[in-house]
Amino acid sequence: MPFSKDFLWGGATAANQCEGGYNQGGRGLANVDLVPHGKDRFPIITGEMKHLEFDEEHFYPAKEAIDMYHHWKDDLALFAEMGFKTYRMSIAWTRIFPKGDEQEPNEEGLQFYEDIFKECKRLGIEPLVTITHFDCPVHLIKEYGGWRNRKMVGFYEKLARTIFTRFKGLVRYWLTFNEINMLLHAPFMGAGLVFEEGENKEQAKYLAAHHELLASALATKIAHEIDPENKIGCMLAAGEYYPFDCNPENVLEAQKQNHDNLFFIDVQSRGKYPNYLLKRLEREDVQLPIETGDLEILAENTVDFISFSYYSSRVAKIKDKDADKSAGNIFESVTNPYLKASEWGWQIDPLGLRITMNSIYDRYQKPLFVVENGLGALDKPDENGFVADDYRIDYMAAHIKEMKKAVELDGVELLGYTSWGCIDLVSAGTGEMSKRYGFIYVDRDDFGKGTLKRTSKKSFDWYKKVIASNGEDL
Ligand code: P53
Repeated sequence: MPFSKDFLWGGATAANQCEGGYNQGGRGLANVDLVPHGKDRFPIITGEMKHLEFDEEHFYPAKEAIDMYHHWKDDLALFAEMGFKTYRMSIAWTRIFPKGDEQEPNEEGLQFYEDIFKECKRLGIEPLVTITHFDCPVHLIKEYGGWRNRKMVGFYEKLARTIFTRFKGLVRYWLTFNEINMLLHAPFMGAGLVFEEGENKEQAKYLAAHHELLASALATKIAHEIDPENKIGCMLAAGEYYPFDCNPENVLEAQKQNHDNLFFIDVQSRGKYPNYLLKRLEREDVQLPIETGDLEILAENTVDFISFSYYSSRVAKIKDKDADKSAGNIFESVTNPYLKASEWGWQIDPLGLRITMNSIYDRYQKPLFVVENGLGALDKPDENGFVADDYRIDYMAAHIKEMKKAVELDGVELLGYTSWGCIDLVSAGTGEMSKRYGFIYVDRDDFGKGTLKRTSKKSFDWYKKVIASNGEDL
C-alpha cells in the first residue's frame, strides 16, 4: 500500500471562485470581485489596467459564483458522499475584516466559517484552509497600495491571529498564500498590485514578495504559538521546467526558470533568500525591503509541509521569438512536442507530476501535499443532465498513478491529494464557468444564467471508488 491509512484524499476550492454572496453577511469588497469575464480580465489580473469599481459593461462572475454561500451544507454532504477525508477551501479575508484595517473582526463572517468547520468535523472531513487565495480587500489596495506596503504585514498578521484563535481545535492544516509565485505573473491577484504609470514593476513585485514572505513566516509563528498541533504549509504553482533539448543553454534556462518560481518556497521552507536570487536582484538593481529582524523571523519560522498545484510541466528555451508558445496559461512555456493538450491548451503530463514531486522533495525534505490537480474541460450534459466525463477520469487516473510511483518507488513523503474544483466553479484565469473541473456539475453558464442545480458526473462515482480503495482502484 503506497498510501498510509490516514492519507488525506479530497478536493479543493477557493472562496472567490465558489462562494458568491459578495455583499452579504457584512462582507467587504475584494480585488477578486472586480476581475470580470472577458478580454479585460488579463490586463486587470496582471495589474496593467486599473479597475477598482464595478461598471455596467462587464460581467463579474465572482459576485455570485456558484453561490456556495447558500449551498455549502449540501455541497459538503456531496463531498462526504464521495468519502472526502479532507476539504481544501479558503477564507474570504473580507468576510473577516471587510476593509482589512479594522480593529475588530466581523462576527458574521467568523460564524459563517465556524459553521462550515463544525459541519466538516461532524462529517469526518479535515479542513485544509488557505488563508489568502488571490484575495485582498479593495480598501487596502486603494489606501495602502496592496502588498507593496509593509503595513499589509500587520493586517495579515491580525487576520491570521483572529482565525487561528477562533478556529483552534477545528482547523489544523493551513496554507498561508495560494500559489505565492503567482505574484510575479498575476500581481493584481497575487498581491493587490495595480501599477502606476512609469513605475518600476519589478521593484514593486519584489517589495510585495518580501512582505508576503514575512507575513507568511509571522503567521507560521503565531499558528505554532496558538496551537502546537497546527501544521502550516506554503503553496507553489508548481510544474517543472524541462530544458527544450540538451543544448546546455536551454538546460541553464530551465534551471533559471525553475529558480524564479522556487525562490519563494526556498525562503518559506529553508528560511533564507537563496544566493541566486540575491545576486540577480543586485544585478538588476532591485531592492528587497528587508528591515532589522526580518531575516531572523524568516529563519525561525519555516513551514511544516510543502503544498503545490500541478497541472502541467513547462518547457524552457533560450529566447527565440519564433518559438511555438503553449497557449492559454499564465506561465511562459514553449510547446512540448511529446504531449497532448487540454481544450484550453494546457499540456497534459502525468509523468511530470512524479518528476515535480521528486524535485521538490529532494530540495526540501519535508512532506508534500498535492493541493490542486485536475482537468479544465467543456462538459456536455446529456438529455438527463448527466456528464460522462471519461476524459477527466483518464486525466486523474494517470496523474494519481504517477503520484503513487513517487511515493512507492521514490519514497516521497506525501500527506494527501486534493483535486482542483471538486465542484464546478469559476475559472481563475479566464472567469469562465465553462472551464469545468468538478466531479459535480453546476448548472450555470459563463454569463450567470442557470439554476445552480448540482448533479454528480461519472467521475463522482469513480473518485468515490478511488478513495474507498485508498488509491488502488483507478
Ligand atoms: P484556471 C495559472 C496557472 C497555474 C495555476 O486555473 C493557476 C493559474 C491561474 O489561471 O491557478 C490555480 O481556473 C489556482 C486556482 C485556479 C486553478 O489553478 O485558470 O490556484 O485558483 O482556478 C486553475 O483554469
